[in-house]
Amino acid sequence: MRMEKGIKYVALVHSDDIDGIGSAALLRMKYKIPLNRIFFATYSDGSLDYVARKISSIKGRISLFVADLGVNEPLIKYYKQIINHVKKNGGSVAWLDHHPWSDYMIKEIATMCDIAVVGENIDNCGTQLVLKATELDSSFARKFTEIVHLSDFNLKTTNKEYSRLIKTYALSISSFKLSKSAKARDEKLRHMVKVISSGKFDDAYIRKESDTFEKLNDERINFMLKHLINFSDKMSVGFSSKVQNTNACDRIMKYSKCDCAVLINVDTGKGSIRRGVNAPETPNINPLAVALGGGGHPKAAGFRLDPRKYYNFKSESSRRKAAEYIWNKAVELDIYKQI
Ligand SMILES: [Mn+2]
Repeated sequence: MRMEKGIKYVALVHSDDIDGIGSAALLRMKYKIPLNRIFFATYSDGSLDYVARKISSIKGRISLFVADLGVNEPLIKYYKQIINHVKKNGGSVAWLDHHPWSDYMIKEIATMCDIAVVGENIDNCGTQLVLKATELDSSFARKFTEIVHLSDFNLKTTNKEYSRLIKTYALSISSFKLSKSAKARDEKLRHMVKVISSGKFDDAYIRKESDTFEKLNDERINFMLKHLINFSDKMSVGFSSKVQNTNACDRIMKYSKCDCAVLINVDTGKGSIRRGVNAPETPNINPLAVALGGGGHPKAAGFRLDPRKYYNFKSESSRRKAAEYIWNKAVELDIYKQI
């Protein structure tokens, strides 16, 4: 897609990982998008309400790119508000996503877009779809996209530099998410977009944020590991907060020697499920996440529990109750039999 004059380019991407940030960086690289026209959202923190108001206040013709974001029912009205605003002023919307989309979401949202490459894609993450759409062909853009692919699909690599960057991105973004306000977080995420779009993988600021967070992350994870709730060798559930989810789940699997880890954030009730990448006998955990009201991928998915139902996970018995609820759903679905 070529750059046109007289159009305001706008990007809306997933806030939580390097796939969203990377998508924004490549879009900025191609279309010179100013940082204040790059927006971040996720599925459940109310951020889209704010973003919808911001984008709706931009005047003139807009070319909007939405990348690495799926849609769920409560968000439909915000996305419709955004798309209607863009279309009303003669603009266009391109949606590039690789998460599963229901027929209903395709009918409600994808059909409103000028271009929609959406729905479960097991080969391409958001940044890869953006690389193709922008036709950027620098060696930096290709190398960076390869790193994001490895990170987003949780694949192992023997390249030391790639491993370091994957870790640095995950830890610094997790740390940025803990900022005092959404505005402060966005400023840091925009810095990351700026650095990458300038052709650098990272900088001293991003590395320092990652290093500082890593120490705290390790301490919290080590504490969590001592209090895991295990269901034979099939599933292990940990409770913590302010940790990097994938990292914490990997440590749970290593420590408990089981190939399905669940991490519950005791502050928010958000749950992350991961399955072992090197254990092909493990089941697809997406149906479990869906049954728990969430969604995601076969190897990485999420959901949310209402903390009030579990006394904010404060007591050992309330944590066990939450863990058993998840395990019972897995048993009910017979997920270990769908191999
Ligand atoms: Mn992604």
